Order: sequence, then C-alpha cells, then structure tokens
Amino acid sequence: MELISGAIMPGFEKPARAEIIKARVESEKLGPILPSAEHDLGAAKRVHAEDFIDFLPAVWPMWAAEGRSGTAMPFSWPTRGLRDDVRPRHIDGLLGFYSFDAGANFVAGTWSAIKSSYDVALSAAELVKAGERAAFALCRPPGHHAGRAFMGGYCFINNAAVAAQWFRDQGAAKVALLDIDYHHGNGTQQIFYERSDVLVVNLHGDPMVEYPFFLGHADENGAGEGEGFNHNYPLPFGTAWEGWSEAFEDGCAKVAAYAPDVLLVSLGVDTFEKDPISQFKLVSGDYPKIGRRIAKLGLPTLFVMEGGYAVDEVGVNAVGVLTGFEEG
Ligand code: FKS
Ligand code: ZN
Repeated sequence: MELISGAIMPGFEKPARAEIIKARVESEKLGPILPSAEHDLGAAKRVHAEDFIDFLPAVWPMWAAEGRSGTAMPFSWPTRGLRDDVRPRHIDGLLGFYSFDAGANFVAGTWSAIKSSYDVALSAAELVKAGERAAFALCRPPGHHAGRAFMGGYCFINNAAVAAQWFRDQGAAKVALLDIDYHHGNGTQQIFYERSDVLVVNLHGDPMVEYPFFLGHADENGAGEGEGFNHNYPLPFGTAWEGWSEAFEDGCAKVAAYAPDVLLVSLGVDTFEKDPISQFKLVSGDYPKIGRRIAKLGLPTLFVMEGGYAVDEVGVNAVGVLTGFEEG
C-alpha cells in the first residue's frame, strides 16, 4: 500500500509489472531468461551504510513485534533542525531515520523481494563482466531513489549503484550510469556525487514541480573530486520525444566523452504518455529509438529496471528499449 493524494491505496509499484515485462521478453524471444544467484550483502555495503542494510531485514519483524500487520511505513523524519545523529530504538523512529519519504513500505515479503532484486542486479552484472554485450536486470523493487543510508519512492537497495560499484571492484576503471526514469535518481546522485570514477547522467521531471523535489536541479554538477561528473536534465511537464531526445542526445554525448568501461542504464518507462503518475509524453514507438541510440555508444551495457506504471504497456515499452538496442 502507499499514500496517494491523502489516501492509503494499493501501490502503483506492484508485482504484475515484473510479470508483464517478463512475458514480453518471452514473446519477443529475447533471452535466455536466467534465474538469479544468491549473493551476500557485501556488495550492498560498498554503496550503502552497513547499519542501513542491516536494518532492512529487521523492519518487518520489528513491526510485527508491535502487534501490527498492514503496511509498515514512516511518519516522522529528522528534517532541518532535528537530531539525525542519534539513532532511535523504536521501529517508528527507525523507519523515519532511514527514509526521505513515506514511499518505501514493507509487508511480510518485502525484504525477500529487496534481496531478490539485488541478486538479480548482481547476477546480470556478472553476465556483462563475463563478456555479454548486454544484460537486462528485471529488478523489482526498483532502486534509484535509495541513497547511502535512506530509502524512499519504492526503493530500498540501489540496484544500479550496487552494480556500478561492483564493476569498479571487479576492475572497471570508469563506469557511467544513465538514468532515464521519469523521476530523478536522487539516491544514485547522492551515492556518487563526490566521485569521478562513476559518471551519473539523469533525465527527469523538473524537481521544482515533480517528485522527489529536493534534488535533481541543473546546477548539481558534482562536488570535490566529483565536480563535473554529475549531469542533470530537468524537463518540463508535457515533454515529448522532441524535447526529451534533445536532452538524451546531450546526455549520451557526455557518456561517450567520458569513455567508460561499462554503461549502466537505470531504465524507467514512466516517461510514457499514459503513465498514471508522470507527466511526459513519450509514445511506445519512442522506446526502440532509445535502445538504438544507447547501442550506438558501443559499450558493454547493463539495463536495470526502475519505474513504469502504465501496466498494460510496461512490457511493450521496457522491452522496446531492449529490442531497439539489439537492432542498433
Ligand atoms: C505521485 C507521488 C509520487 C512516488 C513516485 C515514486 C517513483 C519511483 C520510480 C522508481 F523508479 F523508483 F520506481 N509518488 N503523485 O519510478 O522513480
Ligand atoms: Zn520513476
């Protein structure tokens, strides 16, 4: 469940999304479709705080220990002027301490979903490392809103950031991360903001008017060592292919100029005209064009699934990027 416009409702980020995408991968005969292998949490702790990662499997047991069922979600946060240097003991305090919004919620199966999504990302990364031209990590839940020690926006572990760091640890000198989800990847940006070894390029709804609101402006270019290695393209409501592709072209040029060893794509298809929570106007025919352009970069590429809530078309659109890539 999630809070939507003041009401608690079934969440947009639901299991059918992944099932529909998988069915489309099958009907388009992309593949093979491989199961994930189990991974320990070491790779997660390379980009996330250890205490944060250790908290995630504890949430539901702590919630249930209060005699509660339903959906575990935070309602109190350490905002400006409050103490964020003292970790509360109560589950309600901990949920707020490790969140930036009320949008990363738990039921009994959530930790196992988070863990499997993480396993999928790393298993797909291993295929690319082993020499595949590309792999698609059909992750669910998504990851790009999760930062070093915070969750939010349906995201818990930042799958793309974990994979990027994993490639670095496997010997890749430079990794680029292109985030084309409709929403700004605030977690990914935060994780790599002071680093020059991971280039982060983000196209998204303008945070002046769109979630996640508090990061993603054009003047955020990185800091310290990372100065010049973060690029944001905030775009207005109503952006269609013409405006989107212009920013995308610029972002792809930044990736090409960086000449990374590997490319990660945070693939959201909530840029679609019929997406129920988004305000861009891409059409289904645009997604293969995106894939073809990414292919032209000529890089080993790992696609990591993020958002996309027009469930009827989520398979066609996400897999459209992949088939476009295969052609390009
Ligand atoms: C809509 C309120 C905003 C939260 C939207 C979360 C978007 C998540 C995502 C991800 F890729 F992470 F899944 N609700 N009126 O699409 O960015
Ligand atoms: Zn999104």
